[in-house]
Amino acid sequence: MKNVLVIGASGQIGSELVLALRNKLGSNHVVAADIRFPLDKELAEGGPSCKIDATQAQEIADAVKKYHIDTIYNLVAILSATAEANPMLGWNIGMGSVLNCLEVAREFKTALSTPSSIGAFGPDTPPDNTPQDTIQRPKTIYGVSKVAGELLSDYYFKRFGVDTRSVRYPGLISNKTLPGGGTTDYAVEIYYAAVKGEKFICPLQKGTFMDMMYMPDAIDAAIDLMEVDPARLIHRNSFNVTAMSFDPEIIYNEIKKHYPNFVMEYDINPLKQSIANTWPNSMDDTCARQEWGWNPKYNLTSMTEDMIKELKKKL
Ligand code: AKB
Repeated sequence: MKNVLVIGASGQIGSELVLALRNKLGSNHVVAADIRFPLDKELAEGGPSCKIDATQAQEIADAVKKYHIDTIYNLVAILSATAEANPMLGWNIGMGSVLNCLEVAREFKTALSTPSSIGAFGPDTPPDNTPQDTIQRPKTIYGVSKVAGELLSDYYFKRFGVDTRSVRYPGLISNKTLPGGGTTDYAVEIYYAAVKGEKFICPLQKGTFMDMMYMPDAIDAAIDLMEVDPARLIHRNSFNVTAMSFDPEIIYNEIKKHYPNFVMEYDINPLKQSIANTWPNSMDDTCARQEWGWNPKYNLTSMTEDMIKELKKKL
């Protein structure tokens, strides 16, 4: 990676990935692009930036040409619950961006990473210790577009030699940029409520287990996979990666160690619950560990300590 384009730079992953890549490669080597433009101050002033609507292939191609890009991160997506409320929007944005990025990557011979998700699994997938290679029959439009993105990315690698690599992210927890419209968002919102001294209304039932990860590990995964010697890769799109698995009670009790008076009540969101019910309880990420050295640094305890410390400063 010498010159990188991050599309969707203002989002939950993008806002932190751009900063990490700029630290690593030098600020002028990382272009932050988003449809919402201008970008916020930190991204705009820290290096080059441009407006890209990822459903317009020409806009991606223009940026790749102008900045001599060799690696694209396509982080454009409508998250699961929002996409389910507006399936055509979810499909058009998810698939439009992935196809356009693949075509541009093919034409300009760049590497490309389009993250997949635990949403790429469904109710027929083994829910515990979900294998790397298994049944993928998701029941959400988000999941359908993620599986299609995985397949297309593998297709472009095999058919055209495009260097596509990606991970299946679990729920991502960060203290910087809020997610929006995801099924796993509660695991971020619960920290904000605790630090603000508010009661937390949990939209998912007790016993709803899902994989989760702290953002610094998610950023390491994004970068490490793109840097590994491709000769080591047996898989490409996409690798199971996880750092922890918990249900609402477990994260609540962990936060209560810091805020003993913190109160959580349940008010189930039927859409989010129905989506979560079809996702794995916990994935097996052995292939990522073996093929490119995936090894997360944070568990629930260390993540909770850091989230609370950082949110106290922020709020
Ligand atoms: C969502 O909940 O939609 C995302 C995801 C797991 O892909 N956070």
